[in-house]
Amino acid sequence: MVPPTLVDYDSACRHWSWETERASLAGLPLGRGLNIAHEAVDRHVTDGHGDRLAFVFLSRSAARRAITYSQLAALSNRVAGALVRLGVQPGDRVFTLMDRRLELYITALGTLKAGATYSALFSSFGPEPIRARLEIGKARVLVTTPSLYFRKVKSIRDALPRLEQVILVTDPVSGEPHNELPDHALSFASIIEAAPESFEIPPTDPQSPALLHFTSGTTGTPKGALHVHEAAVVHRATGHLALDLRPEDVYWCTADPGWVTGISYGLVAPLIVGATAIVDREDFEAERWYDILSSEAVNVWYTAPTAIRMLRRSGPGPAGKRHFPQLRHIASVGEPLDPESVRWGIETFGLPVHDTWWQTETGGIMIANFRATDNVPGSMGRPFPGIEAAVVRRRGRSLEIVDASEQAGELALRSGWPSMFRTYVGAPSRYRECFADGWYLSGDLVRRDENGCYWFVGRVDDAIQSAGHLVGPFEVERVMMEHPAVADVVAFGKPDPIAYEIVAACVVLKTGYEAVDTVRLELLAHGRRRLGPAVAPREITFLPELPKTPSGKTLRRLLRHSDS
Ligand code: 6R9
Repeated sequence: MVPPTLVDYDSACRHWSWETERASLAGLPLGRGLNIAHEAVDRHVTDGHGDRLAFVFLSRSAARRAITYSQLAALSNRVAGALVRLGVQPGDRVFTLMDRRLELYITALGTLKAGATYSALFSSFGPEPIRARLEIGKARVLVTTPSLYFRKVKSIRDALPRLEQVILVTDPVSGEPHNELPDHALSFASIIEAAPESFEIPPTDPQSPALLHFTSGTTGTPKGALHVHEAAVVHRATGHLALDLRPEDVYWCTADPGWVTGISYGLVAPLIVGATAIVDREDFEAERWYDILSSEAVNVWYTAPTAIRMLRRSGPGPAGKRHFPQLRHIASVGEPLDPESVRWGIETFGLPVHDTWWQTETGGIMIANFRATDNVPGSMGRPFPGIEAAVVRRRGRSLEIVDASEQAGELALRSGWPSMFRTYVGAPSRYRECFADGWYLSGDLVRRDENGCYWFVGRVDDAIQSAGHLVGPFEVERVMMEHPAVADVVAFGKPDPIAYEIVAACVVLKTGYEAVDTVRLELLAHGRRRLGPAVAPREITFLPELPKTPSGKTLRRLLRHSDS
């Protein structure tokens, strides 16, 4: 058995130094600073590992395509050279709008090499979210495909005067000819063909902007969290120690690059470690996913609770037909991971699913269940070494640290870790509101047990206030998920004239269960039994599926104000 990368958690915490971690990155030659793309790609080529695979791209319509670190270096150099020729300068922002394909990844790396800032737009966004993000982010260049351009960008182009260049990736399969590009767009293939294979990364200040990630937020305009090149320190350390990644590993992060996980852990972390990252272009499909895990011999798999619940819903059949001898570590992020899903990992793969917690703003994993420590089902785990966490309550402009074993409070992190966001672009006051007394306030409500494990209770703003009790929706969901009829559930506070809010739940039933009153009564009884009357849902509505944000988070607010 391959031993865990982090053997002694307590000792790692005691001896942790971000300075030492910084020193394990190569840095640009001749002390010219620190650039994420150099750490992720060029460094491995210089170290003699250019022939290792950096990416394996899978898709139904094209053959499996493997890209070595040398090839990736050359391709990203071409993109960097092409961008510089177009006049892109440090501080400019280059966006992509496309699905999970090679061109997205080389644009990201090429942009970083050119010293500009990269931002990925989720390809399923409609025109309005795209417009809002390009505007807030002051995009200068957008790289997309002809079909996405016509469907989603053309109609908003006039509203984006700062957008100087649109570069189109023409699909060799659909074969759109280069000379028919619309609206002065440039051809991606032509401009990178014309650029040289070598590129010298300009001196890069570790504190200069690198990545811009938008976070959805259930209210207000999207927030663009800006990260700097130094974030690479956290990407490397967490990739290695929280995800247990090693250079010889095949690794699959199922998140789309349109979300922070798909960039931090789908691109940056695995490449900095020097592993091989799988990228599947297709949407979720249970059989296909089990196939990839098995046939690509994935060692480390980073996914999301929603995906796990979808796999669970498809039953044990598809997994049972396959073998996964190479799989060593499974982790998830993005939403609460229910204990049933942790156990599903053991039943299906012989491995528990390890929950990890972080946010767009934190840039990297902050709390995790580590391979070497006890995996506590239902808990998010313990702070990553070097991260100081606390449970607090806001008191005006200052904070009170609460006794977290007694009561829930807001999760706060002592500010100063390398991948901390540096601002919300165009919204500095929103940024300042996230900090008090030297702590970053996460907006998540948590509890901490006597072993130092953190337990998710809910979003600060999602907490249900019912008859004077503060009820965490996740605590309710976790218990409802235990019932064999429940495939997915969301609990939320429904406005109530007497109790202020009552606990309500929407349930998606497993195949084989009917949305009838007997099942409803049984679920209500289960809730009362397991949670007690103050916490149990009083109302249950059946839905075919839950409304989710495109990144997979349940839209509680939408349910709260619906009449269902
Ligand atoms: C990486 C990512 C952040 C929010 C976060 C919290 C929720 C993330 C979680 C979790 C419960 C976990 N969240 N991990 N909730 N357990 N292990 O998802 O970033 O899109 O910014 O979302 O997601 O509410 O505050 P982002």
